[in-house]
Amino acid sequence: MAEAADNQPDPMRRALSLAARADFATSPNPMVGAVLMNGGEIIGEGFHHRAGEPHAEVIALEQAGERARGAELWVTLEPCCTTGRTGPCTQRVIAAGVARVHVAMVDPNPAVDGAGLADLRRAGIEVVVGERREEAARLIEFYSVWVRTGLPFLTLKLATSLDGKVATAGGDSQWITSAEARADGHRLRHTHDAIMVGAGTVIADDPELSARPGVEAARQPLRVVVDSHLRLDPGARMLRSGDAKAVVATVTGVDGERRSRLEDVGAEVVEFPADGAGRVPLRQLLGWLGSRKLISVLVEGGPTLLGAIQADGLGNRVIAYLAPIIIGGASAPGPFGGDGVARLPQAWRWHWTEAAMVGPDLRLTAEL
Ligand code: AOF
Ligand code: ZN
Repeated sequence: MAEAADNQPDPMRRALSLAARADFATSPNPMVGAVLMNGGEIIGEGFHHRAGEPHAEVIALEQAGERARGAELWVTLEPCCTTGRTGPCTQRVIAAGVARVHVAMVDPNPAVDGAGLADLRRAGIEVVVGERREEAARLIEFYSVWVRTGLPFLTLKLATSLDGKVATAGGDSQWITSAEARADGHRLRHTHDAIMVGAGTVIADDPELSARPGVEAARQPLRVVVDSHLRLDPGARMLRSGDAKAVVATVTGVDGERRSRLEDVGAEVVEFPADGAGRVPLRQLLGWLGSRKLISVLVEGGPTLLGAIQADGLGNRVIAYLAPIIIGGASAPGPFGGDGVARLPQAWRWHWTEAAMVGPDLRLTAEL
């Protein structure tokens, strides 16, 4: 039997690194890995590759065949007991005659949430829960937020000078952070299902918002532009370049002709009833994205969108790149527009979870 002594295998660790190989392609499913052992030997292992394809433990069981009888299974997430795109894993585990199951964490999906473990126990299988739970939870944090709330996990990306500016007083903003930091920020796009920006940013910078190179169209992050007044130019690069699809979120009753011009270049225009300030209601937009099974969204500015996000208190993580330059100037803007808070007790409070150097810049991560 495999215990995690010094020179012994650590099957849960192996299951976690297998799970990570899916590289976020499982969305809206979680990344899951499984290792099946018998007599101190790995007899099957695998990971969930993408939604609709077999679950991790099924892959491991199929490799093992008859040798799964009496074996021990390590899986990074509680086996499912529901029928979705694929059948319940618990029944496969039970039918295979597995003797003991180690599960890093319970499935936060309300349709599972411990019921899979109960099924296994009822069948006489010994179940051990919690080994490397934190690592397992980190691996599926996007999925956990989405499956519990219906809203995608929201990451806010900022890039500022050390004095907290995103442009000079005259509006010069390219570039504040280093090429290394920008490349690092670019890689964040690969892990998220959608990239969101405000229309002002598209109009000012005309970014390409290019996404995953060498990935088929279906797996490119969706580009979402929040454009309450439908100011977007149909010639914008982000509407024209790459395979990724674009959604323009606006308010009901916008100009029909502008709408069709955007649709003519392939954008999907979605209207939401305006909020009190005449803007796209962000929570509703996120709910809509969640219902389209997008489990993570990376917000890349600008100040108007971020100001609205602050006002609504939306966001799960901030990733801030800080360049060691001072721009100065009382009127040089920071990343969050809008009115901000009047008094400090109302400030939006986060805590730091990570600090790293990226080239000459700092990357600071904060979570709620
Ligand atoms: C597992 N092993 O590898 C994964 C699980 O539509 P389906 O059939 O793919 O089911 C999706 C649900 O299955 C998902 O919401 C989550 O509860 C669970 N994911 N479970 O036992 C796996 N990926
Ligand atoms: Zn399953």
